[in-house]
Parts: sequence; C-alpha cells; structure tokens
Amino acid sequence: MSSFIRGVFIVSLGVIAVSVFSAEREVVSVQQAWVKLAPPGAAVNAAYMRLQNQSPIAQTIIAVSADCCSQVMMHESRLEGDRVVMDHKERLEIPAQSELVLAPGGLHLMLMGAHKPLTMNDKVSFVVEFADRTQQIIVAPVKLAADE
Ligand SMILES: [Cu+2]
Repeated sequence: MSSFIRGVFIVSLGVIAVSVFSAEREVVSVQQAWVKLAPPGAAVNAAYMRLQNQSPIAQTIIAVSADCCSQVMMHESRLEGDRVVMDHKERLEIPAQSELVLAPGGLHLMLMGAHKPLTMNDKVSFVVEFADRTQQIIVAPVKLAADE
C-alpha cells in the first residue's frame, strides 16, 4: 500500500515539473521569424523576426539558444565608415504594447557553431529566455529572404 501511495506522489510531482518547464507565455507574439540561408562555407547564420509585446510592461530577452547551434548571440549591425560592424547586446527590450523588429541591417540573432550546415527549409527551434525567467519557443524556417 505504501508503495502505491509513493507511486501516486511521484506521478503528481512529474506533472508539476512538466507544467513548470512549459511555462509558455503568450505575452510576446512572434511574426515572420526566419533564418537567412548562408553562403556555402559560412560559419554563421542570422535570424530575424518581429516581436510584439501585448502586455503593459516591457519584456526583456536575456538569452537565446537554438537546437541547430552551439551558441546564439544577440547582435546589432551598424555602419562604421563604409563597413558594417556588429555590436553584441546583453539584452533585447520589447517596450510595453509595442514591437521590436529584428531585420537585416539592424538587430538580429547570430547563430554560431552549427552542428551541421543549415539548408533551405530547415526548421530552427529557438528557446528565448526572458528576464522574468519565463521561456518562449520560436520556430523559424531557413530561407533566402523574408516574405513580403
Ligand atoms: Cu551578428
């Protein structure tokens, strides 16, 4: 009898653990997420998307990871003279009831250390971590260009 009770206890703990890990948020909605196909031999890929914050408080992304790659960094491209340089960003803030656009020439996610080269129509699954410790999963296809 006691082992039966223990079994029930373990099962209910499992349910709690699952619900904590899938703390899915609907606070930020993501549109037009895509990963740019890189030329053969390129070491990195960039990812772009529109992040819409429907909540009355700012949402801050503090880390991103992806299943394809060993590291994802948050970058911002800018022109320095006639060349493009990229600044590393520690966090990306999406203002309250506003949106943050990651697009070519500006903010982007930089995918580094691909386990294998990304090819057309691959799906990259990102885990985005917010400052409030919640996470959101974003799936983005590999394409040559953004949809119009
Ligand atoms: Cu970059």
